[in-house]
Amino acid sequence: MFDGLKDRLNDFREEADEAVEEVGEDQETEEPRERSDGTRQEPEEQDGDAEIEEGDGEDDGEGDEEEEGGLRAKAKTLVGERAFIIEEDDLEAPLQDLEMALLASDVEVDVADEVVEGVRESLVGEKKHWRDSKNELIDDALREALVDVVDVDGLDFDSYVRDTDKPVVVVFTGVNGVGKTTTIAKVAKRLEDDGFSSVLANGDTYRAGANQQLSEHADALGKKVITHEQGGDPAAVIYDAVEYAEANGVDVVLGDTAGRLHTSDDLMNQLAKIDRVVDPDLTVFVDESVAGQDATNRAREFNDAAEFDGVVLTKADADSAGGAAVSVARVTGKPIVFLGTGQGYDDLREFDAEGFVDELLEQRE
Ligand SMILES: Nc1nc2c(ncn2[C@@H]2O[C@H](COP(=O)(O)OP(=O)(O)O)[C@@H](O)[C@H]2O)c(=O)[nH]1
Ligand SMILES: [Mg+2]
Repeated sequence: MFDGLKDRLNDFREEADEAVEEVGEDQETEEPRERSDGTRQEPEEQDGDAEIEEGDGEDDGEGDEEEEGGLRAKAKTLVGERAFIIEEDDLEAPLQDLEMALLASDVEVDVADEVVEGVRESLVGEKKHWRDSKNELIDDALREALVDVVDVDGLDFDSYVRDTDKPVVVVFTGVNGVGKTTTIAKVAKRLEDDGFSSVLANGDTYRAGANQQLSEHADALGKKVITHEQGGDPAAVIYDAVEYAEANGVDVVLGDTAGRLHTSDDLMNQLAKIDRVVDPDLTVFVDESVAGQDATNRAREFNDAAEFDGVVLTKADADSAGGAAVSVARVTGKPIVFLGTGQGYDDLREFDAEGFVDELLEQRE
């Protein structure tokens, strides 16, 4: 999963690592002091300015250039007993390559910019970092910049279901073939594992075979499914499922929808009608991770047309690039809730932004 992105990020880490110059042993640096309770006290808490000035003084000529417009902005970084100098010029090539790597991984262009600027800001400038190693310094900068774009506050599906009056009505939207129906089956399984009952509603009244597909999943999982004739009204199907859930004490209604919506007006009209008729608690947008930039663009369009609460990215198991997973939350302002990681009912992973970023950066030994 996301191996191409992992490799590209790794290339940047190695390149940046080489670009960061280690200052010689005779360079005067200050070690973190030990407090009496054993915790590390970072010197800049006390007298940071003095050290920066001291550092600048040792490096001939740099002060003038900085005063001339900051073209060679510089950070002195003290790491344990060693100091590292990061010149903006030195970082320029690695940062450009990082931008290219992110774009090649299908990261949305503004999101790629933001990640690159985040890394630049962390590493370059009049600020000191205390780290054990160069690697750690660069990794922390990259990790922070990625988490900043991926981690979006919002829906926590499990606690939402737990804490909301039953039945909880969840409607799944997204274009045809991305994995909505499969995701609904997986979510039904997950809910059951957590002790919640569910009923499935086939609001995909457009496609021939949709009733049968959802019914097969329902049979396999021992779930009730509500269907209408092909061509019927999706809102009416989901309404019937809500009535069924209310009458039978079912915790969650999982409503499927058709993906064949040609314009955002169609989408608005259908979702507006579902809103009017059943007033769902949650709308979840489903798209496939492998669609990369297309998935991100569709997410933006859907969210503009009819705001959703969270995103499921399916087929992450088949996605090397990872750009949709990096971009979609930032672009829509809605968190990724789950990743689909295969075709089995258990192949649904709760998405955790920090865990995801850690995994991306895991390869370095
Ligand atoms: N590898 C993989 N395939 C998936 C995943 N989710 C769905 N699929 C497959 O994608 C295809 C389309 O799924 P479906 O649920 O019918 O999409 P829908 O048209 O959006 O309802 C099916 O063959 C699914 O088995 C996933 O997470 N990983
Ligand atoms: Mg379907």
